[in-house]
Amino acid sequence: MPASDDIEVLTAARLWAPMMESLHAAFRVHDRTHQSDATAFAAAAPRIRAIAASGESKVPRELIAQLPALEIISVFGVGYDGIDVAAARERGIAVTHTPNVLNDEVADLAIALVLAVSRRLIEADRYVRSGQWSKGPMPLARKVSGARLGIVGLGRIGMAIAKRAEAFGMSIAYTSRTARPQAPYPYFGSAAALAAEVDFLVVITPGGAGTRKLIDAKVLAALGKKGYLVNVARGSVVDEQALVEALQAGTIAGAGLDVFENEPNVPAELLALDNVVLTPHVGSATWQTRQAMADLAFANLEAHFAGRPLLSPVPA
Ligand code: NAP
Ligand code: 8YV
Repeated sequence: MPASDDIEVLTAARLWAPMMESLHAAFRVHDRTHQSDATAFAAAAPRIRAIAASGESKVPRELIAQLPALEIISVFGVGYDGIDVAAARERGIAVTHTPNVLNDEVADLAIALVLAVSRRLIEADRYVRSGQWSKGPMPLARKVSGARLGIVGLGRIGMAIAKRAEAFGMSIAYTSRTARPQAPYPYFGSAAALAAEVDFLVVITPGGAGTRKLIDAKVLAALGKKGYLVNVARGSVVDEQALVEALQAGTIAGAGLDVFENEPNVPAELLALDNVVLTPHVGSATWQTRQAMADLAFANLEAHFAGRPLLSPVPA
């Protein structure tokens, strides 16, 4: 796409550098000026035609209302729970995201967290580095192969997790609002009912109001003291306080967490626990997948301004 200073784009988050390069090469970019420079933002706002956002970005109704020329919000990520899609739709503003290109990456991380927390990988690394090995062997871990896996949200990424778990000989079951008759796995009508039947509960739903605190104290109690929780969805889906209490009390065995309620802030209680593995929202964070996401997020903007159909609009 030829560079065009005619088209002005606001970024709603600190975006990956190569994505920023593509934007700068094609558009006039206002990098988060709504957060950093009220005067510059007020001057540019009437001309801004696109927002480039990330999966974690907040694009509330109030921001949309300040942008009378806004035509499209392109999300660099599959999750769009921070975008007020209803407010955008009322104005006929398109919203796009990056589904599918990150399925493998997020599923790989989910399995990595299952293995890391159950096989105590991070503790084992610390054990070797701190010289404890010479004093005796590490406590034993929990076997993953052949264990029972529950998936909360059997969508694009959930299915990719299930495929990987099959290779580990795991039995797989799932919950979601609607059963997927074509999926070869047993369906449970609630997260609590599923949790009671599995050893590992992996959460991979969207965030937002519909899933807020879906994993609460009741679900954690059902998972039980030998059960592990892995959350690669959004921090909002898990009641973090209830999780801390369950981990401290040994109501569940452990947790692998890539996402948190108030990122990048992680509760001190979680940092203090040995039976959790923590990663900083890196589900899609490889060079290869971030490039594929950037290409798709940019291609949606390009298609919109060229008058072509969007590649991946968010579902109606
Ligand atoms: P998807 O294909 O839309 O799948 C979402 C699944 O969640 C569907 O099975 C859906 O089924 C289920 N679901 C939705 N609301 C639910 C509810 N209230 N209760 C139970 N199940 C519910 O989405 P995806 O592409 O797999 O992505 C899923 C999410 O992963 C994203 O939205 C994002 O939040 C998160 N994510 C995280 C990272 C990371 O870096 N950690 C990276 C990418 C994505 P029903 O509609 O039938 O309920
Ligand atoms: C990224 C994500 O962290 O796709 C999503 O929904 O949460 C992740 O892939 C994000 O969008 C990039 O900042």
